[in-house]
Amino acid sequence: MKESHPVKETVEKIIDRLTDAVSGRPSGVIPGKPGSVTPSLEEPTEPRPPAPPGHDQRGPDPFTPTGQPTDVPQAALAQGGEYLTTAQGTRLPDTDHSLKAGPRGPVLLQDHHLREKITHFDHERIPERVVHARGAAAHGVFHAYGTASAVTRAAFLAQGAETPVFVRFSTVLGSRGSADTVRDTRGFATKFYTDEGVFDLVGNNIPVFFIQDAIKFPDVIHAAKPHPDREIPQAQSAHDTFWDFVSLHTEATHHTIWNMSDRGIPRSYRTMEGFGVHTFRLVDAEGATTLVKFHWKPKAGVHSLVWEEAQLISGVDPDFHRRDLADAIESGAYPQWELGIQVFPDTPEQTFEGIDLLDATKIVPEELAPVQPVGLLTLNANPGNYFAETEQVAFHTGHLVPGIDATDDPLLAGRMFSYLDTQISRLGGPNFAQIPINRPHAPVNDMLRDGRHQTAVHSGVAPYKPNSLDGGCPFFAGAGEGGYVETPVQVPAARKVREAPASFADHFSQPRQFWLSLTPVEREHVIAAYTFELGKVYEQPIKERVLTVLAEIDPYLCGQVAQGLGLPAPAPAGPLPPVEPSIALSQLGRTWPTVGRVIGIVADENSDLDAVRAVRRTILDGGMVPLVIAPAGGLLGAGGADPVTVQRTFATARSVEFDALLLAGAPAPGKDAYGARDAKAGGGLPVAAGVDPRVLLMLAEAFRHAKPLGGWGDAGRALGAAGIDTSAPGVLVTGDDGDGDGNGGGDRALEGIVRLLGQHRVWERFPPAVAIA
Ligand code: HDE
Repeated sequence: MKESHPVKETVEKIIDRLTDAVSGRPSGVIPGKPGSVTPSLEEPTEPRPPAPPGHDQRGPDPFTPTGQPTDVPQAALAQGGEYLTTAQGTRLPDTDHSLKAGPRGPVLLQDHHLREKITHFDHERIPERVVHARGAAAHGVFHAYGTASAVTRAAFLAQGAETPVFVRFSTVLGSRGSADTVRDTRGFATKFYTDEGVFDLVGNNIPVFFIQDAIKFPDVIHAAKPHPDREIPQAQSAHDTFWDFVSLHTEATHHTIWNMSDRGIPRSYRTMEGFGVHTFRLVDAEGATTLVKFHWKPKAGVHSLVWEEAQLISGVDPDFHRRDLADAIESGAYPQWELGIQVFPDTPEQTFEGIDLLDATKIVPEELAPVQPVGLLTLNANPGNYFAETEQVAFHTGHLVPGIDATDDPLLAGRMFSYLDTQISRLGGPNFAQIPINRPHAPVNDMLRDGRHQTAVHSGVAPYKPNSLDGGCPFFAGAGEGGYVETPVQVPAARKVREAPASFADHFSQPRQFWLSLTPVEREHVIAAYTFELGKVYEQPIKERVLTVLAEIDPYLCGQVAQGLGLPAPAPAGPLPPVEPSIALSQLGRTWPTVGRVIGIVADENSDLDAVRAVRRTILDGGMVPLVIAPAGGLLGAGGADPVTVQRTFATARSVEFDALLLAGAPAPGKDAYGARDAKAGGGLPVAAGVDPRVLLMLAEAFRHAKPLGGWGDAGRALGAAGIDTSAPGVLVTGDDGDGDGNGGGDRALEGIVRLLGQHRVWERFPPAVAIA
């Protein structure tokens, strides 16, 4: 196994960068510097070439529109030259004034620069994706372990193979400008630029889907999208049409309970699993076949937000997930996932342990078929241009390479059609594969010709086969020449019908299995999510109908949601099936690396700044991100030899930005801590406690979101003023340990916090209502 970005190397990179920053370039401490050039105070007047990309950014690899490597550097695809020009390259002296007959007009029609500028602007937008419109992406590399070679001839899965990738994460429901942290399924689409052509693994963070047959896709999406009359609510499933559909169409029950679980509100794209959902067929060098399901396992573990936190973030930082992804990559904390496969024998029935492998509403529990790792994905560069790359990337389930084949899953069949069709209208024609981010890294000779936005300049006169005028080129490639040969699978004799197989009929046992596999606190979240969403539903019959579905999952779940809605809980139609829980479905009970986690350090001029510096250093050494939060921006201890740079202020910070908080004492109210200036400091908060009320709000929120809290010195007083019991689980206040290192109890508080961060949240703080076995 070859890993070119092991965690240690990653951590060292972060430390180097941040150390560099601490010693004189404070802007580097926080990822997010907007450009690669530090601006001057005055508008620059000296001509210079366009700014280069940031150190963390790169564009598509240099390949021609027909998939051949080129020496043309990436920079040559961007605009060049020192002077402003027209689109035809003519230099311009001015772009601030239209051409007019005298300074007071009228404007002249002959002003080509005006018309060209405005016309191009008028056409800057393209149709957003019908689904998955809101996304964020990154470049990376995939290293194959070689373990998959036993079952597939795919070259990019052979031992030691390194393949460039581009990965786009997304929400499903919202429009392009919607918030990241809504309750929704997340897309996890990976483009592998293999030597044998492009392979796209277009998956989700939930292993099952709402529907079993593609023909229902417009129905489920129309139901989940905003109501067609008022166009509300945006990016939400908490509304009548969604629950109307899923309660009538009960094959959606499994996907829906995953959405109502913590999986629907990931903490980060970095902490999500990914799933290919469908069963695929792998083919080895001898032509033997195996059925598989693909899984992405995040190295950072699976973590989620708390629903209230997710809602706050939707307002405070709607870009939370895309910022998190870009920041992590910029600071060298490269996100990593292992690709794994569950392997099943390719039998004529295409079932495994009684589970129909062609039913996309079913999982195969990992206890029955363990996920076997086949390679490592590392995301190591941010795109240089959102539109060119993240918006124009075009995935397709039909982009397959030799060794990977589709199955007869009826959901997959519809996708094989849909993705090509949608790109044509979204990207304006049939030549979208020539857009730089979509170019294969393998020579293309497809005989496809012309069409809008054709950027290749083909030679020859015979784009047809058979031909002799072009010497017979292009030629056929059989399996021996790396050709994609469909597997000659036996299709059983059948009648033409519009119906589902009997094996697709069970809609409830796997949702029940999911429910029973969760820990008590995770189940509390599921109850709360259903209650919240149904509480937003207007029509009582729809709520009652959903309760009849929940009764088929579990009586406690149904009873608790019914109680919240003020409705009677119906009984199930018959006895509930016995199911075996699958521990792998729960997110809790394990510990994970803390690399890339964000720890807020609350301090003011009265804090022991030596301790703040020491704690900050230890956080950096651990590969995490320390952000100092103080009453005002600038520096703490500005007059001293080693001032501390402030990254957030009490006015700008909100608890949701941090995974844990450390208090360097009890900061006094800042100069702007009054309601007229900052509502967060206003009425109801105990200003009299002598602690800044915004800090109290931050502590109270972090506490109820089950985040680790720590502090030293006078921290206990601040926590007390926020109404927090310092002996509560996950609250660690230390005194001065007198060890002479100038750090008081900071070291010990931090150590405890980091230990807790490994499990992400301190759920012991809030015991569930009943102990559920
Ligand atoms: Fe998609 N889906 N989908 N989908 N899907 C699209 O393609 C569609 C399904 C998924 O970041 C569209 O390029 C149909 C399952 C992702 O660019 C469209 C059906 C899974 C992305 C489309 C499904 C997905 C899409 C919209 C039912 C998980 C975003 C724009 C048969 C395994 C890719 C586009 C990106 C995008 C159709 C079901 C994942 C309209 C008809 C199941 C991650 O073609």
